[in-house]
Amino acid sequence: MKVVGELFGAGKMQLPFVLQSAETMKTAVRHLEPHLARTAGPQKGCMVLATVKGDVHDIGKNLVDIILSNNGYTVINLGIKQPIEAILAAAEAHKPDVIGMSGLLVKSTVVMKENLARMRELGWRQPVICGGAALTRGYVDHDLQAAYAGPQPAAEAAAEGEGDAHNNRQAPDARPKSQVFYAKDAFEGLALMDELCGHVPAPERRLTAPRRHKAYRQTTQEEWAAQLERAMSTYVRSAVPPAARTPKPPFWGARVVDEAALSLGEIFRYINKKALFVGQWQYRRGALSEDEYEALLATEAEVKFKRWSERAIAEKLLKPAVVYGYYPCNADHNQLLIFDPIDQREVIERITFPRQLDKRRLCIADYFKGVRSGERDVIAMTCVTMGAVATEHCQTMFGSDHYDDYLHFYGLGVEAAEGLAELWHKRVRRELDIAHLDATDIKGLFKQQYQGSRYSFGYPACPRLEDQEVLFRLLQPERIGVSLTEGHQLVPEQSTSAIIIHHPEARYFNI
Ligand code: B12
Repeated sequence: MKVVGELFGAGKMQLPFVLQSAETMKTAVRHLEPHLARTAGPQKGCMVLATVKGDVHDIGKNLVDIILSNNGYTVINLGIKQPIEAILAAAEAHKPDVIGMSGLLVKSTVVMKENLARMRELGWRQPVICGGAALTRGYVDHDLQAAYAGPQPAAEAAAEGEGDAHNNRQAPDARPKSQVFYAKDAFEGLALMDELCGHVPAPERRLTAPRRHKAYRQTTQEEWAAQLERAMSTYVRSAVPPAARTPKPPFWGARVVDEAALSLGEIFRYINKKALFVGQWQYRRGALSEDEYEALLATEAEVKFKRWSERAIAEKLLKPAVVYGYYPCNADHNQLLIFDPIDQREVIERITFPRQLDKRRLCIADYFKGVRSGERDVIAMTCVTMGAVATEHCQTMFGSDHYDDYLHFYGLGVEAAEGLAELWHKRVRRELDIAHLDATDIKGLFKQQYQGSRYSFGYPACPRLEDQEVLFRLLQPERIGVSLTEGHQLVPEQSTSAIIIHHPEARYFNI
């Protein structure tokens, strides 16, 4: 596993092969264990690992578990949605060398900060490693570090500024310092564990050595919240003109799509293979030439895609479902007023969209007719899922140490959810009679080659995840088995929601 890890690190081995090796090793150990004498030798090291409170994201943390445990570390994997009390209770019981926290959403990065502040209050000093999609190294090295250890003392900061390369992670009084580290992936987590558990001689420690930090420019959570507030209350109309034509939807209000209308085969055609092969399955070019990489994708990734698609259909491993709807609406400054779909006069919901504070001053509300225009506009909303069965099968595969299957099936499931959202967006364009500009090949659709745009709450143009609540009140996705957590995540994990805007100028942008 060490050699395999090194090959992966050097870009000479792909993640699926690493997982296959891990699986082989687990199986071998299972066979050998009864024949081996049990000795109470020293442990290599231990991590208590959890996805933080309010967050249901499982795979990031599970990949860390697989990589660490197959490299000799003990991992106490507590699961998802773990409050700090549960994490600390496990830490009391298992006395780990390191605590690991994982999360998918921006909200989870705030929870991590609260957790660390609580640990500081209680006098914990264990090193902590944090990872997840919404984290950045700057945020961990500064905000999270300050929450756990307090602001850096001036003398220490000055010493770091001088570039002290030899750190043995011991404070002058030899007590371990409360430190937080960022791991961009499971392998960086492994390298950190090796350093933190003393398997790398002090002068060779790279990741835990004090680093000379560039001036820190990342916006803090508090500044970001204040800025978002300003972006929501600032009104300077952008130059977006009114749409020439307002489409007429085939019905008003929400509908659950009949199961029989959804074919997995068709959904799979709408999967963005780049996102699947590179993002999820992590087939990376690394040291390969372009031709070699293409060959790898053809002989490995494409073959897996075919096999898993067929298996998912034959064994009914995924259960797609859609609820979507059309609502009369109008813009009022930065707000979108949503009217009762039947009588169309009463405002039943309001969404305030933030406006760019610079650049083109874009705001999603500008894509709709104004409330004083005398004409109602239309917004579509969708919520799609691959069903609870998808999550259940993932858990079974991980639980029975079928890591390679787990990675591939999980990736297929989440990207199929995104594929279904893409497919249904196309359906909505057809129903609104604006599909004539659609790219003729599906790849073009992934580059927004069509009229209008599909935005998901939580993404840069409409970053407020709280607005999922409005979508839930309107569509009631519970009817297709999708619920909203207190952290505004969708359960099952393999689900996604969106608003669809028909305006020809609607494109992705950043607040
Ligand atoms: C694929 C994807 C999806 C898929 C799958 C989601 C899922 N549950 O995985 C689908 C299409 C379903 C989806 C939906 C949504 N998504 Co999305 N999605 C992504 C994307 C592109 C990749 C995430 C991913 O699967 N990564 C692969 C896994 C394996 O990586 P990982 O979890 O990060 O773990 C690795 C490392 O981070 C690290 N690590 C993680 N934890 C730990 C812990 C320790 C101790 C260590 C050592 C290491 C470590 O090691 C892991 C393995 O190497 C990210 C953006 C991005 N580039 O990251 C956005 C992103 C996560 N999504 C986002 C959003 C907003 C959503 C939705 C809310 C949109 C919506 N309104 O529907 C939904 C929510 C889904 C839900 N169930 O609630 C935002 C979240 C930001 C926020 N506002 O909070 C992101 C960050 C995009 C963005 N830039 O805005 N999404």
